[in-house]
Amino acid sequence: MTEQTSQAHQGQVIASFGRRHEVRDPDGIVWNCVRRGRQQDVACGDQVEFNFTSHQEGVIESVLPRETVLYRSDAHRQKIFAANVHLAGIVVSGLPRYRENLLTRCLAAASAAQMKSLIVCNKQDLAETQAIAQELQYYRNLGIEIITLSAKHSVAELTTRLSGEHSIFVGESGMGKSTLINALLPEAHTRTGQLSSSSDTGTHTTTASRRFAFSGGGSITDSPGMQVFGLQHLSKQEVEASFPEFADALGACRFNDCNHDQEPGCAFKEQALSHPQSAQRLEWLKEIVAENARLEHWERKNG
Ligand SMILES: Nc1nc2c(ncn2[C@@H]2O[C@H](COP(=O)(O)OP(=O)(O)OP(=O)(O)O)[C@@H](O)[C@H]2O)c(=O)[nH]1
Ligand SMILES: [Mg+2]
Ligand SMILES: [Zn+2]
Repeated sequence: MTEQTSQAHQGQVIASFGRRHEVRDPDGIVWNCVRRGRQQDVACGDQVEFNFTSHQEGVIESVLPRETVLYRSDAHRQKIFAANVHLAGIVVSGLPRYRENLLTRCLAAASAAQMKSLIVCNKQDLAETQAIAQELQYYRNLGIEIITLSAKHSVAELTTRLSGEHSIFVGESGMGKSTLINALLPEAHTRTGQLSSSSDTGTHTTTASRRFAFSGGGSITDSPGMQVFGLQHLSKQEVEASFPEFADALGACRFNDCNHDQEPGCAFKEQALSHPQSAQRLEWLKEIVAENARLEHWERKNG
């Protein structure tokens, strides 16, 4: 520990852009910080120790232990959505139509990160969204909470559910994560605008995670929409344990190293017969395990 570290101030990262991080101190002042060294990633939501270098600028000296970390990873790198959030609000809609494979991967990542999940089914005003209700019912039957709403009409139920919690919205681009946050926190509007880049079509795409505090306690973090969601950081056991419909099948196959493929006495395949979505999700489970087997696992960071 350097002499500077012992005098360091504490704060929380509320947004990260590559090497630059916005750190809010306990008085609510926001400091533009860089990270000293490259030992560890700094993520939105991290509690950090930092030193002032000049007016409103600083250097992050260390990252304090994380309560949770939600990330995805592929063969080349891992990408942290946020640290110190306890609930993943996975935002889906009928237009653009969400992909159930990505929903499955988000649910698995949240479960493996010891986070609760909530499916936020947005754009209820559109017929396309009403058409996905039946498919989502499968997840409700698994015990996963679902709130269906329209960001453009009322977010009252979501406000009640999220107040006092530290949550993050994740999901594909265009599902309405930022619109929901603007509705939950009208005062956030200009700041989400700054984070977005306008495309030719006039749509705004979020490019970095940003954490917003609720005045009554808790926070909501916006995150950029993802196209792919690798889970290289999870072992086969962790992947299997993150599919609730297969909980009773864990360790119940005849062969210890069962791939749930052609083996006799496979408890996963037996369970998959119960519902077409179970069968589909088993294929995705195997796809995740197969991807990971092809490549070295990322070492999990901070559990
Ligand atoms: N009809 C309808 N449109 C909505 C609703 N919520 C959001 N939208 C529209 O959906 C589009 C995408 O919304 P965003 O909030 O930018 O989506 P996002 O999930 O933040 O997207 P990324 O930042 O790219 O990940 C915008 O044109 C919104 O106006 C809704 O409840 N109903
Ligand atoms: Mg957005
Ligand atoms: Zn099996």
